[in-house]
Amino acid sequence: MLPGAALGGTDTDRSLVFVINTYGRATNQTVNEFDILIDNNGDGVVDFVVVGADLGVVLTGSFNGQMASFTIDAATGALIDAFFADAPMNGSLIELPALAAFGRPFSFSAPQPFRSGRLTSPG
Ligand SMILES: [Ca+2]
Repeated sequence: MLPGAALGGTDTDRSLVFVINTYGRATNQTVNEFDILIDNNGDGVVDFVVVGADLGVVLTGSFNGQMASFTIDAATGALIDAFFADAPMNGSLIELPALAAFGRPFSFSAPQPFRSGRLTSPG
């Protein structure tokens, strides 16, 4: 976690980078889409989705081979933020930046105790 300014956010925000390891190389990771579902209030309902996808497909409908990170409000579908993402050619890592406040005033509380159990689909 970095200061919000690292990604162009405010000093009160925090910059996050979600790292995905596919454990297998891809010539270009933009042929896939990577979705990180975020429940930021712990109610079991997804609030935001950080999406790793081809920048060109999202903006123009045509692949350009450049990975980007899009933060989307799950309730409205609104695009909140977008960043260039790092996904080296012939690699297995994708780094998706996002601001922790997700367009809202940032607040931070102590981490909740780890809850064991099976992960379930949010939908
Ligand atoms: Ca939620």
